[in-house]
Order: sequence, then C-alpha cells, then structure tokens
Amino acid sequence: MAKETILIVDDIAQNLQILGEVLSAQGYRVAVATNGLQAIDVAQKVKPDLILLDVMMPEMDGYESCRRMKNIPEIENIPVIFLTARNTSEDLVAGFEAGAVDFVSKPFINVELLVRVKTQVRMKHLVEELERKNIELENKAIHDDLTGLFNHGHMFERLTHCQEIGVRYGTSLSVIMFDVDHFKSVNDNWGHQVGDQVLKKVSQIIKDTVRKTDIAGRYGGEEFMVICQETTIENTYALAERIRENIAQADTGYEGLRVTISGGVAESRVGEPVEQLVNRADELLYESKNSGRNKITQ
Ligand code: GH3
Ligand code: MG
Ligand code: MG
Ligand code: MG
Repeated sequence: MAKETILIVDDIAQNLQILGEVLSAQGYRVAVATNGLQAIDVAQKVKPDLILLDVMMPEMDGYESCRRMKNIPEIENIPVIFLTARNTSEDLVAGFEAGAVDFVSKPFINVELLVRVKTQVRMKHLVEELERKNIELENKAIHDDLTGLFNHGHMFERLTHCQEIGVRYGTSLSVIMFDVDHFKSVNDNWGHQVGDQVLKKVSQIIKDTVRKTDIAGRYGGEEFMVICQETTIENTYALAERIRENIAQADTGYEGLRVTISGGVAESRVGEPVEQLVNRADELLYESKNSGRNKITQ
C-alpha cells in the first residue's frame, strides 16, 4: 500500500470527497485545499509527494497557483497534475507552461487517475534518490575516507580559489602545513591500525580547533593543511600553536602513546603561485622538524 501524501485542491467539496476516497482506498494520505492560495500554504506545511490541482477556483486559479509554487524552492519539485474539465489544447499548453507534469480530464476514470498518480510519485522518488546519490558522490570526491577532512585535490582547488579571491579583493591568505612527528615509529611500534586511529584523532582535533571560516584538509599520509583567509599571519600562527598544543596534550586512547606534530605557517605574497606558497610553508615545517619537532615555525 502506498504511504505517500497527495494534496488535492478543488473548490467543490463533493469533488474533494470523491477524490479523497479514491486515493485513500489505495493507501495514500490525503491533504486538502479549496483554492489556489490555500494550496500553496498547505503544500509548504505538508510537503506532499504530489498535488492534484483543479483549474477553475475562486481567489486564485490553478494555473497561477502552480506558477507560484514553482517559484518556491522548498516545494518547486513537487509534481503537479491538473485535474480539470477544461481540456482544450490551449488549456493543456497553459497548464504545462505553468509547470504541471500531467493532465487528467474531469470527470476522471479511476484507474487512469491512479496510474498517472503512481507514475509521477515514482518519478519523484527516483529523482530524489538520484539527487541523494549525486550529493553522496560529490561529497566522496572531495573528502578523505579515513579522516573525513577535505582531500588533497579539494584543498588545492580551495587554495587556488582563495588565491584568486585574494588577488581580486586584496584579502589575506595564509596556510599551515602540519606533519605528524615520528609517525613511522607509531606504525612500527603500535601497528598500522593504531596509526590510522591516531590520524583520525589528530584530524578531529584539527576540526575542533579551527574556526568556521578555516579550511582543513588531509594533504597526504600524515600531513595536514589548514587554509586561513582574511586573518593576520600572527592569528594563523596562534591557531597552529593551539592545534599543536591540543594534539600534544591529547589522550590518544592508547596508554603510553602520545603524538606531536610540527608545522610551518606562510602567508601568500601578491601574485605568488599557490604551489610556491605551499613550498614555503613546507620549508618552514622542516625547520620545525630540524629544531626538535612539536613546534610551529612562521
Ligand atoms: P617525521 O617526524 O620526520 O615526520 O618522521 P615520520 O616517521 O613521521 O616520517 P616518515 O615520512 O618517514 O613516515 C611517515 C609514515 O606515515 C610512513 C607511512 O607509512 C605512514 N602513513 C602514511 N599514511 C598513512 C595512513 O593512512 N595510515 C597509517 N597508519 N600510516 C600512514
Ligand atoms: Mg473548480
Ligand atoms: Mg610526512
Ligand atoms: Mg611525519
């Protein structure tokens, strides 16, 4: 049995009753409205899976109601079928132009109406599923599986974009490059799986420490990057320090296992290619490594 909600709109009570009975008998939930304006209101509240819309109604006719609904983002994708005694070719054109997906003539034949309703409801569900899958795929394409942070490719895209914004509007841009200290020995002494858990933990701390406007990603194996816009290099350095400290103090969940990270902070120079900015941050990171690790260099 169907469990979808159908909004039926008609100014004649008897029509609503007949329609309601036919649809309810098939298991559809039914919502009603008696004019075009009310239909918009109910549609926004109920978010039905389909709307069966009469054309001739007082206050606002079906065409105008449909046109308006197609301009309201939260309900624009709900399919509308016109159910009307007006079925000249001009009426059909007007209805489709208003955004309807189908027409059923009044008086309607039950089986025909039900088949058309079922088809449109199924189409709507298919489209929604495709959209969900698409969003899922897009998300997967820009995120790192292990840590949920943005991946290398996306970080470079964002960095390039931030650089362009910087050139156009004169906003500042700085990056932090992090690398986990002696991570090879974590793997060697604790195993690769523990190593993975440590990377997750480090990522979580980075996520929890950065501000909403910062962009954090996993740059490589045990390397991380944070992009900061519209902030001074001093602020970026302070953020890097907070992250370093939070990680150094964190409980990894494994007794006796502590990790530290080192970092380099660089600010974009006018006209500098992003690769060069990253290289400079990388060089500063290696200064941190060479001077004892668990350190940030600016
Ligand atoms: P340093 O302080 O100089 O950075 O030393 P390090 O041991 O961290 O540096 P090195 O580059 O020699 O080792 C990095 C290690 O990170 C080697 C690699 O196997 C490990 N690694 C990279 N990606 C992953 C991952 O996804 N999971 C785990 N468990 N290990 C990883
Ligand atoms: Mg009517
Ligand atoms: Mg490394
Ligand atoms: Mg390392």
